[in-house]
Amino acid sequence: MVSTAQANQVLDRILSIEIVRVTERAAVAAARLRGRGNEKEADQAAVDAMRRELGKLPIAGTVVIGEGERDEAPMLFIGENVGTGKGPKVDIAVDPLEGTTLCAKSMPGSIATMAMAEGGTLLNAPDVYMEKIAVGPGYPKDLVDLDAPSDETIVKLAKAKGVKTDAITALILDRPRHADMIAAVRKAGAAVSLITDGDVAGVIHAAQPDVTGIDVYMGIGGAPEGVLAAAALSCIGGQMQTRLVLDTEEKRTRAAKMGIKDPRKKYGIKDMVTGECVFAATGVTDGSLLKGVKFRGNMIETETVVMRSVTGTVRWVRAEHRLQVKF
Ligand code: VTB
Repeated sequence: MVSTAQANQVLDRILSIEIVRVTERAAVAAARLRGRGNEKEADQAAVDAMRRELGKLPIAGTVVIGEGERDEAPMLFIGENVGTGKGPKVDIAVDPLEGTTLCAKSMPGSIATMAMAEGGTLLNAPDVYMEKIAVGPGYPKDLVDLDAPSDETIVKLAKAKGVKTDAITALILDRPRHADMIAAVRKAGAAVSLITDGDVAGVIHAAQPDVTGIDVYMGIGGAPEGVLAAAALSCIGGQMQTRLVLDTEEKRTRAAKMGIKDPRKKYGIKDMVTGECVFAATGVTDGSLLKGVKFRGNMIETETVVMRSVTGTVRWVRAEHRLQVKF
């Protein structure tokens, strides 16, 4: 007799391939609208495609990180049930088009991404801002802290890495709200690499410093993107600390409705993703993490990364899709 746990484990292995189809389809749909200057349309195309593919998965899924709260998003809203309903109970986090502006302007770095975790194990975060700091694996526990001044963080990080601060690079979203942080990091001697959007990939970059040259991601971005990035890091390792920016009564009430008791809580990866999960991302436009979708004659090429927390396996899936199959 196969136990439910065993059956779910087998399913989880299969799902880690199935999930690739979901982000692939969303990426292709968005890629058709690259460079058209229409963020909404590109996002909608990705949402539709992702929702269609999710519907085919043998899961009883609940969207916990989605396109918005029920009244503001007709599809993939928080609380929506997805999948065939027959299969393991899972939490779903989606960002069908992360970096809508990048896609609309055909600039590097937009991706289609999602994570799937054991039911009830992903942080239900409202769509607010989130303070984030992330570094790669192998550092002492609690090396980074959101409340430490940024220049001190750089000094601490350099010491732990055994280098001078001028060998450290921090990745930060280029926003006026980060002006002081950027100045402090530079004052400490480190380099700042700026991105205009796309901090899911940004955090993943910080988790692989040897590959990317990025030692730390810091700054304020979206909370949904923060949970997705945490799912990725729960598979590949690294440290991350986050805190929701609940600076109005209205936001605190919304968060409380989602079960957030302490509005100032600092989350580690294990607080945001308490169970096992699978994470996938497919490139829409070319980026340093993933190649974008290529349309070549009657062929479409995609590149996807898929990660599993159970084993920490990271798979790079380059797919060639024939056009006779409807995309
Ligand atoms: C980031 C980034 C996203 O939003 O989370 C950012 O990763 C934060 O919001 O790609 P602001 O644009 O308001 O600063 C995006 O840029 C877009 O969702």
